[in-house]
Amino acid sequence: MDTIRILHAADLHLDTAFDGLPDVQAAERRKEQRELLTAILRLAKKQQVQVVLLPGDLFDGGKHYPETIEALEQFLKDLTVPVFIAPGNHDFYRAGCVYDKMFLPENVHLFRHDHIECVDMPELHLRVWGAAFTDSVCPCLIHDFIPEKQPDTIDLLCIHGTVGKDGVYNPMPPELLAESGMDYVAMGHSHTCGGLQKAGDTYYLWPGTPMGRGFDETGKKGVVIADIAPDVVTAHFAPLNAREYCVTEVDITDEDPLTAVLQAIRGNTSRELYRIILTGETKEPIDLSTLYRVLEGKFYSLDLQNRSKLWQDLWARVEETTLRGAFLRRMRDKMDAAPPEEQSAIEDAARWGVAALDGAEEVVPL
Ligand SMILES: [Mn+2]
Repeated sequence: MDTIRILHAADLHLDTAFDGLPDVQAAERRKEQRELLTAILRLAKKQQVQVVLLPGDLFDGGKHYPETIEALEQFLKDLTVPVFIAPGNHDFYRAGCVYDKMFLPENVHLFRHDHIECVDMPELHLRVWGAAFTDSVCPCLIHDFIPEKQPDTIDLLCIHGTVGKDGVYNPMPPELLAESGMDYVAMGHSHTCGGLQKAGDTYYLWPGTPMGRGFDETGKKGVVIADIAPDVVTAHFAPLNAREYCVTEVDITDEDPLTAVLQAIRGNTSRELYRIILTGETKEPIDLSTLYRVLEGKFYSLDLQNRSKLWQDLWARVEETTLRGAFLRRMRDKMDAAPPEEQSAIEDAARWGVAALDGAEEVVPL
């Protein structure tokens, strides 16, 4: 029996608001989400996939722009092969929802019910099972899902949800995945590709979102091409060329902040969205707005955060007529009397003591 080649993409979150970006860039990023559909289409053609599985969160769920609906309709039609959509928590199916307002081409099957149904395609020796979220939360959908196996038939399940016993997003315990007898379960929900995994003889995978949408979605994003045979599945992650979110910490202790940042971000970063977090200790306060102005042009978007600390002299307030001053004088006398090998421990004790007196969370740096 032949192998079936599929393209598996999820969590596109089309029409995301991109609240963290100025309006013009947010609109540009939504356009890039639509353009991503073209990239996925090109990949599907190049890889000659026979079936496309889209297990949920195709839309982010806020506003739906007409351009996006048009682009998605065109994408689905141009794929020409059978396409399966299993709505998730962000694009759950309900009468009158966005899917009902769309033109769904004949090659597309939309799962509309919160119980599993089957689409039989004997010409491909294939059955595709699936279900929809019909609300923003969904109990486990695969209880008692143990369909009878058919000879020479591959079984795929297209479904949004998580793996495990608990949770409100269709939690699927591995033992139930194993019992289902599916050859491959195409999941969506988690935004980072989980790689190919197995429960019993059932392979499962979630590809993650094909385009990062925030600093909690860093690195390369993409879709999955999988070859599915009754006994073995191979899957490879196909990264798409979307802008990346990057988070970098830069220690500016004893460094000029600009020089330190430029050293840390070498290479062309003009397409990417960066969060740079300054850490360490400085002798002078940092002029963050000037640093931002110098750096912002090097990125598509820059979020510059200062978590560095201003250096403070522990002993500067030793003459104060306060409890802190009295404590520091006692500690300094101890330091003076102590052998050199004990001095750093006493200094540490002084720092912790000052921090405690100030109700601070961290000790004063040296
Ligand atoms: Mn989801």
